[in-house]
Amino acid sequence: MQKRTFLTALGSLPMLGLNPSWAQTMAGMDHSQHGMAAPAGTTAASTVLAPVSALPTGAPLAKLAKLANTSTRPGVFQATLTAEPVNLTLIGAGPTELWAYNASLPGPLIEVFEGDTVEILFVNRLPQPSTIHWHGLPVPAEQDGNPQDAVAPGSQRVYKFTLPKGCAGTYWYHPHPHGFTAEQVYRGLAGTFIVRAKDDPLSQLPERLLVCSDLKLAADGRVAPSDANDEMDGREGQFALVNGQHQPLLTFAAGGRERWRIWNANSARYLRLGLPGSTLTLVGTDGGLLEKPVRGLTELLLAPAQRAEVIVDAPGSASRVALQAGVYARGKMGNAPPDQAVTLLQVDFGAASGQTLPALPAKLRSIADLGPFKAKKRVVFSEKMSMAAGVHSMKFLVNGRQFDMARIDMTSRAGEVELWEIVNESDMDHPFHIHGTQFQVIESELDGKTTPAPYRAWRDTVNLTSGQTVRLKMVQHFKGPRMFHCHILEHENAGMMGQLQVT
Ligand SMILES: [Cu+2]
Repeated sequence: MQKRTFLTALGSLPMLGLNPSWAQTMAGMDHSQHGMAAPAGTTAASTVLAPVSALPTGAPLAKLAKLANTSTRPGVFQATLTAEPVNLTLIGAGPTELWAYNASLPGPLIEVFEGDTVEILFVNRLPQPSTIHWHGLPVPAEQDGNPQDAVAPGSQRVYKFTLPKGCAGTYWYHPHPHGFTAEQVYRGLAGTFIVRAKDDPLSQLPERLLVCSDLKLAADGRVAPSDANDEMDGREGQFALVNGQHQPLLTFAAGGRERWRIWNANSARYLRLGLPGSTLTLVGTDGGLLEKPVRGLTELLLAPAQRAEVIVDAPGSASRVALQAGVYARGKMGNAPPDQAVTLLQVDFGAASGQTLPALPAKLRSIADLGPFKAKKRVVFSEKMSMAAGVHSMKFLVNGRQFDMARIDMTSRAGEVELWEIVNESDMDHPFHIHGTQFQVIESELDGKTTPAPYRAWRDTVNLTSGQTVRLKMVQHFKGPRMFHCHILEHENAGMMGQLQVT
């Protein structure tokens, strides 16, 4: 191992907040355990899992590792992201092979300004093909990590794009290769990406970055393979992590007000967020700030892949409160155990400062209505029982079909406003996501009742409950193929994905 790599890994380890007796070595070349050539959707018999107590809790919340800019040119962000296996001893019972970007879990934060040009050299040292998808960002199709543009094991490529004015927001990056996305993400490959605006009206507030992911470990320390329930409902590990740590401790700012950016980077876990004793003020969604703050939220649902910016004010007296993900019924099938509320982290609110906090700006920015639409699209999510080869499984479909990389499902014209109607005809919730642009939800419909969107917002992911229809408007600005899919990664892997050709 190169010394530099080792030190990077070492630097990232405290973020795991795990066993102090860890040891770290590069993964060996025996890849038999993760089945390099295994077809997508392969399931294992149920594995004995490590107990939740196996990972210690209560370490101070770690700051995210940042990806250093190696460019000296103004307005250019240049760096290397290397995806490779890292072996850690997390639970003492045996080594855990994670796959990570630059040996960091989560992957290092990329932080740039609107107008910057980003050049990332991606080096693939995984035993599988991979790509980097820039989730939510307005980047050209050929730079967006499409499954067609796979980077083979042992090879590399450069992703290059320039971020336009107005796209400041909370994004992330993760692999998107055909058939391997779910495994690569659950083994640790996902990182954060913040685009900042020079005129951010909330820039004076202290920021807290909270990346929610999960980890499913077998009793012997290995990352557990997905079982039949995981393939059907989406995989949820027994450890709900924040910034790679198990239930860390967040010590709240003395000033009494913080801006939290929260990522749901889980494969399938829904985050019904609540902070007992406090209300949340929503100020931003996937694609950046709202027009004005939405106050008084007692809970906030983040489906997989969604992000939010919230303002948290300290309560009137000192207290320790858990940030929780409450039970959310999303129509799980099979024989998954009943869901329970999960503690994500503990928040330590200090004594009251006695000061009255200043009012938040009444207006954060303007979001123009996209205006009249020129074309319409309809996307129907459905599921179907399958008994193929005598094995009982579930097929997840878009407009009645499974994903085919060689098939274009729809075409759009660059620059034209479209109305998309997304329909969930299945029994389970599915988060809809499309690449390359942000959309505006107009309304949703359930049981014949139509509800307009309560406020205008830029999003790239929207959840659909069973039987629900969501109507949204969007414009694609770049030509080329774009994926749209369910962001429960096991469903995407099972074919709940389609392809839009923008001409
Ligand atoms: Cu789904």
